Amino acid sequence: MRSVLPALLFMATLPAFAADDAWWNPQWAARRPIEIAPSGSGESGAETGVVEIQTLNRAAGGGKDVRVVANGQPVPFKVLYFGADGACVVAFKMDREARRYFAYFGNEQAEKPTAEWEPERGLWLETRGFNGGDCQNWEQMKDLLAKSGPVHGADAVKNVFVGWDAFGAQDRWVSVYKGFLVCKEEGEYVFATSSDDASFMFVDGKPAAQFPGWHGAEGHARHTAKVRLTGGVKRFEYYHVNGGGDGLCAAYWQPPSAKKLEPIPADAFSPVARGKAGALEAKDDPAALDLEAAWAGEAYAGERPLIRYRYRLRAPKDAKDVAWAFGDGLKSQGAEVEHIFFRPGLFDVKVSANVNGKPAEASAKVDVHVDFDRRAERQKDSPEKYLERLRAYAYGTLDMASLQAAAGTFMVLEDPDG
Ligand SMILES: [Ca+2]
Repeated sequence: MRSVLPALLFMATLPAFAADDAWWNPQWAARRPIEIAPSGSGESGAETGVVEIQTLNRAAGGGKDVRVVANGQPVPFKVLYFGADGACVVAFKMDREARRYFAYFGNEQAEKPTAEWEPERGLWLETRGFNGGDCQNWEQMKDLLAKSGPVHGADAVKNVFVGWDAFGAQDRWVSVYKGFLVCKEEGEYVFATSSDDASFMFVDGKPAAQFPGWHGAEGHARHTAKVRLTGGVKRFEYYHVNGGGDGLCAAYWQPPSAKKLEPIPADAFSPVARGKAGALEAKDDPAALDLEAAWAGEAYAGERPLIRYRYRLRAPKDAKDVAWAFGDGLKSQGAEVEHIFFRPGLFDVKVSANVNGKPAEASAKVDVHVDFDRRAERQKDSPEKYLERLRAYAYGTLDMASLQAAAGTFMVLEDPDG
């Protein structure tokens, strides 16, 4: 039960909230609200938020027009990653008080902001392609990092403990971790690394543990370093390369009063608030369609992946006659549908609907890929279950690359013994 006093306070603040929701700048055509609450942590560094927003096909090149706005004012932010599919990962500075935040985009004329802001909390990972170089020492590794690219993805992460490229289905990649390690005690810390291939760790700018060269993973206790630290939040950096085959990186520590080495836990890094992007709002178009596409499952015909994606029309709620074209030549109908792809790739999806008696359309790019994020624990679907749905496809309209993949898939599925 709400008492009278908070209700009055709520009413008193209502006009202010309504004003915050006013469109910030008419030159920007689109926005999404960000559902996010400050972490409430008293650690040093500004409250830092992170959110992924899908800009559909509405953002300008590379996300140069993306802005984060609260109280009608842009807030310091950084575009960490802008994908070919229009997905944009943004870190931004938050108030300690709860605020309404919006991510704006859709302004071709906008310039990339000149003011640089970097996250002040958390642990951040960027992975990139490996383009050659050596890693027998830090000098070589620096050159290797300088020529790595392109960026596969970037986001806040829990800790350094992963056996694949978190943002791509790659065998050759570089990992760059930067963040803020909360060292509660003063004294001698032991840091350790295990990796396949090289890794280099720095804490408070000091070399903390390294395992240079091309090699498989070994017990973490072999590659350790002792670092004396005063208590407080310290800068943490960790660089890793996998030149091919299996890859892994793991960072360990033993604080002064701890009995043994352990993987540096997630709560050793200062906290970041993670937000969720709300439905698209278009300035001059209340009937703007918003869509969501997500990996839903995968099966394998031999080595060939069959990748299942789910498509949903998020807004407006009263849209009717929703129809999809998936970009591989195939179509479907319904507000929420699934589609199985014969191959990974960047597909142009189109959705159309009837909104209050008027036709509406939207398009987006969907980066269809196997689920590399959860590679270790992924549950594969049974390919036999896909077969019935695949047989119902209209192959006359399927694109050539998918058709070729389909032929190979059916050869395996319909005659598994070859
Ligand atoms: Ca390797």
